[in-house]
Amino acid sequence: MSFMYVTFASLLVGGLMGLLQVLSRSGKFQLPFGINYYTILTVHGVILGLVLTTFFIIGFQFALMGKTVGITDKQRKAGWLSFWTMLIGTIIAAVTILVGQANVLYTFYAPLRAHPAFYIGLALVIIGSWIAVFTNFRQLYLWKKAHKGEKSPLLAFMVVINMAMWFIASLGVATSVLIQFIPWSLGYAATINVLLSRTLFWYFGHPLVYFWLLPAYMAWYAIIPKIIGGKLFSDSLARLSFILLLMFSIPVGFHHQLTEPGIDPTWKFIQVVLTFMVVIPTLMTAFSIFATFETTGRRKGHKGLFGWFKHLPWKDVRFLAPFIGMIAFIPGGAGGIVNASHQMNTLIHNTIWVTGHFHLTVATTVLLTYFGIAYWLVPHLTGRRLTPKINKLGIIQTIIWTVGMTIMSTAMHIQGLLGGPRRSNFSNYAGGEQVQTWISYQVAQAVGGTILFIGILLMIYIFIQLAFFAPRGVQEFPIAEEEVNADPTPKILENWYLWIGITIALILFAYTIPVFDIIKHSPPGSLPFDWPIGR
Ligand code: HAS
Repeated sequence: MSFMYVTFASLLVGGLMGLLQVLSRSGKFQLPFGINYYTILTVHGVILGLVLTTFFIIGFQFALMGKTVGITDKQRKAGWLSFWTMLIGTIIAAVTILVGQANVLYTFYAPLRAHPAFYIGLALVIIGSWIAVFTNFRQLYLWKKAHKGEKSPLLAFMVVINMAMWFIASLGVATSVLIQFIPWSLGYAATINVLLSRTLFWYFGHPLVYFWLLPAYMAWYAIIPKIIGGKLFSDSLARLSFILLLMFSIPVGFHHQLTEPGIDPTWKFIQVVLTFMVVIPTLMTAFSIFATFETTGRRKGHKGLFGWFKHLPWKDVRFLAPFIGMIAFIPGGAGGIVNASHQMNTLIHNTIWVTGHFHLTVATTVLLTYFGIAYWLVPHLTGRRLTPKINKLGIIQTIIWTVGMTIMSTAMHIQGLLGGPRRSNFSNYAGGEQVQTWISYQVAQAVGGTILFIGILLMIYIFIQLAFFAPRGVQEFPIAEEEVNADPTPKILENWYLWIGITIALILFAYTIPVFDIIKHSPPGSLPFDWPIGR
């Protein structure tokens, strides 16, 4: 529950910064008190993209592990240690940004430089998350020891995959923070290897988006079927898609660097091919979920081609919010395929199209699913109930979010295609003709963003109700069972050595030579290889 408090406090603070941004970008509003646009943009990205997500995910995953494989007192203490380490790190980083000493955006790669406290804060957040990683690993390990030969519970398996991915990926950013940013920001070197810092960031940055997505998939695979009164379509298919996501989500960071010089195009091509492999487990997920919907509807006797669809529980917010998230992933994912296609990437890179893409994926698909989880998880933890009245408010919240995000992200996509830059405050760019075509879309973004902020206020109200005021009672923790006639899950799917081994092999294949090249061409005097040369 403590992780949830930080999640929803972050939603409020980060959302307010989002509102200020769209208003400021519309050109109709000046930021008050001389606040720097990049300060609010950094707070927005760090608090929503890094803090809200990480706290929600780790809290939710502890709940899943506790429910499926159990948690000992020692592991609970480790959970607290993880929480406090992450919280202290977050506070240090947040204060540094708020006092204007870290206007480096949530991607924080060089050449932007922040105060050392920012990087130290981030390092603590990563260390805190690693405590959770190893606690979750141990939870599954102890369960397996006590249940020799048995298949591990699906949700625990999924949590461990997500944490394995997070750990392997965050080694990249941790390396960059420790050997490049902290010494550089402390003044131990005159310069830094910019390309290396960007490469290490994106080695982490792409799996980061799947770290956000996989908890949503956990809910889609193993929780939503229970909510709709059905069963999990296939345990094996669910495990296989998580394994494929583990293997293919890390060696793909170059698709964020397609326009960057200094990386051989062959390696960009290879990583783009690997990027397209990630689409496969996502399509498997879509197939499996809709198979569950159809099987459940038909079992309940709903006839006709789409009778099963009509009778899904549309009035249950625990289902509706994640469902809208799934639908948003169709244009969101299609946009991702555009981004990853080298030629089309040259058109949209660094335009506000990209911002539109990730507001559909993370801020709709992922976030609406997190909200869908919170509607039952928060009352479950606080010993309260999701009442019909709060459920109705949740449905209104989902509709507000859908309307606001449709307006805002459509306007962002179109403005991006017209060349509108991302990460830039309102400007007439010295009267450029094309700039005139952007203005109406910026106003539309302000309208959509304002509606979204109303949605945030309503969500905070709902959270407070569920945490403190809803009537006492028992709220179900929904976990679906597998179909009775399902084939047994092949043992090989739990062969951790094999899957982690292939993941490491793919990473070494995709990154060794290009990183070696980047280091070989390091600018003289740059970190980390000419260290320390003194101030
Ligand atoms: Fe992305 C940039 C490529 C998925 C987040 N992405 C970003 C950034 C973020 C982000 C935050 O290749 C900005 C980073 C920055 O600040 O610079 N992305 C992809 C690809 C996918 C993808 C190929 N992204 C995501 C997800 C995110 C996310 C998920 C967050 C959670 N992205 C890129 C690229 C860039 C990028 C480039 C860099 C651009 C640049 O130049 O800067 C894929 O994973 C997408 C696969 C998904 C699908 C959709 C499948 C559809 C489903 C719905 C099922 C429902 C059905 C029902 C079928 C192919 C699952 C139908 C039923 C009815 C009734 C209609």
